[in-house]
Amino acid sequence: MPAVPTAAPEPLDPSRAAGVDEREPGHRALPVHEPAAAELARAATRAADDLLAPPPGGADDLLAPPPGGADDLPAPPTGAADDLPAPPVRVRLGDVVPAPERVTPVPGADFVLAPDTAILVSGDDARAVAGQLAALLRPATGYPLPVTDATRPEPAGGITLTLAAADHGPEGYRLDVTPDGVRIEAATPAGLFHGVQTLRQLLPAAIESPVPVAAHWALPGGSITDRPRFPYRGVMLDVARHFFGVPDVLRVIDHLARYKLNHLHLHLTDDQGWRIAIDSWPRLTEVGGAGEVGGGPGGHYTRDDYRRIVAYAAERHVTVVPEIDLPGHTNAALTAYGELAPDGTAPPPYTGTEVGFSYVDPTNERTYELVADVLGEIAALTPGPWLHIGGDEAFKVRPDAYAAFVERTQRIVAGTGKTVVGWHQIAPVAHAEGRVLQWWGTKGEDPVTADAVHRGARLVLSPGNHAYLDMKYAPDTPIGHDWAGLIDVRRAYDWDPGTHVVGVPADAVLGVEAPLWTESVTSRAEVEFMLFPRLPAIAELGWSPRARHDWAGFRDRLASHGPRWAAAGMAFHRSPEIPWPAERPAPAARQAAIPTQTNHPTPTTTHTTLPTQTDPEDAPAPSPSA
Ligand code: TNX
Repeated sequence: MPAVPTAAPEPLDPSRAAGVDEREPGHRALPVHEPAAAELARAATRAADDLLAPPPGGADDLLAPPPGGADDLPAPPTGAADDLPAPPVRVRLGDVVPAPERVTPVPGADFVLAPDTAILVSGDDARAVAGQLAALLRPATGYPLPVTDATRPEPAGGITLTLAAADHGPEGYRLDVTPDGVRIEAATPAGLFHGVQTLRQLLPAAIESPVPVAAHWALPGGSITDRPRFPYRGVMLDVARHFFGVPDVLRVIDHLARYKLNHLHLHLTDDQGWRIAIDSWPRLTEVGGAGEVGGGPGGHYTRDDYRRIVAYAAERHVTVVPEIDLPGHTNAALTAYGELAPDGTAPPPYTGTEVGFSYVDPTNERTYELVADVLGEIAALTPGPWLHIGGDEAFKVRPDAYAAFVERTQRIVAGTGKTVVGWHQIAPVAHAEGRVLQWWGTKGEDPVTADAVHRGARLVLSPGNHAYLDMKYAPDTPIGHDWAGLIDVRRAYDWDPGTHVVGVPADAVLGVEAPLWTESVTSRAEVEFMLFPRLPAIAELGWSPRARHDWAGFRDRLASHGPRWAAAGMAFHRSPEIPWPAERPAPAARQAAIPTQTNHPTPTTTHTTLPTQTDPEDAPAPSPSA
């Protein structure tokens, strides 16, 4: 592929940047790097090797899928569950991440999933969640798990999902495990869905296997009642610096769902690329979408791609928050429509990693036509309530012009019927009804933001030095930045969103979000490596009550998730802070994990396509009778 020349931005005026940029002195643009995919693939393979014992035939066998593919794997057991080998690691009822509000174990009251277990629903709206539960459990168990109506109040031997008027809140649930069955009750499908994610974590790690394995599918007995601390729990994916296709985004949505996160913020535009098709301004993607950091081909979402993403997210109770970054971070837009540049001339495409040099002309009326058209089209495609307008690092726009631009843009958003979100740089401007500031500071003292909160704004917290998942874990992390410091798992976990910003009360905090900027992140494996294990840490801060935050407990609960990620074929950082289990899964589970473990990215290309990059929706349907 032809390399796109890297345009040199004008250097920033440091005295100006100092007052606005939160970054610590010494921050520099990342050098355009060689892909770290190879290194990550090796790390992931090592992690898998450590977590999964070598088979009797020697380590080489780990790398080869079974001769006939998955079909050659052992058929699931058909006999009584009691005949199965004992599980290598016993899941405890309290091992869930994020930690549930209340857990009451009942020793000896385990429920064991059997070949004839059925999923019973009461309430039509529960049926979709029941189908999702069946789809999660069928591949590894190989059981048919039919979904049927619960005609009896307490059917024996089944998993019952019930929508009830009980007070679980809009996302809470109650889960009861007894030897006779499992019951999840919630007031909403979202609550049931979160309960299903808990149920999933209570089964042995081998439940994540994409192919049938023999295991003792026991769930520990007892009860859990649970509900989130904050209504907004999110992850941001920057698809502008490097473009990630629809299947990658759907897979990230699956990761959010596992950990009860309910917002996916897509950073859709930046200097290096415009990633969402706009009918009324087609050159935004035709010209502005054709590049990325390092000179790769870039790409964009068609309107149908975007619809597919929001629909897939909605099925998983995840709201998409689209961001169009304005007035800065707009070089890609200006390559397409040079008339909006302050000097009226289109700049060259940009493939570097500097920030703060570009902006649309805030004194040009045509700029507001673009803003209204773009935000109008995106609002019409987006079912969720939010439109994120960026607002960060517009270093070259004078403060009065910046304020006028943001205020006018806030009004345009209100006109679309959506609620405006912006990076906290928009704090000083006039309040707009319901507006939300996304705070990415690194020092909890921020009087300008606290003042905006007193004028009515709410905050989503993404502290740069705790929640920025593009920061390195450690000095030797192969990809990532360090301008906000190193963020190991403990640092991601050890802060309290309720008290983090001085003068901002907990009830003004809408929630938390972990942004993943992708200047150095080029592949799905690299995305997963940066997300795991820090994403579950942020998820716990967003979901679990303050009283349940406890690093030692979190670390221990999280440890049992390593084998789950390995079985699901996910890359992750095998952080030395986490006591990953030494026990080995049962032999069949090991074998089942092999096909995905061989599918980590190959080392040689900048934009690695994983052989496993199947769309989660296109994945072959599990065959219940396999
Ligand atoms: C700051 S945080 C940015 C992004 C960069 C990121 C890298 C924010 C609103 N802007 O443009 O990608 O740092 O860590």
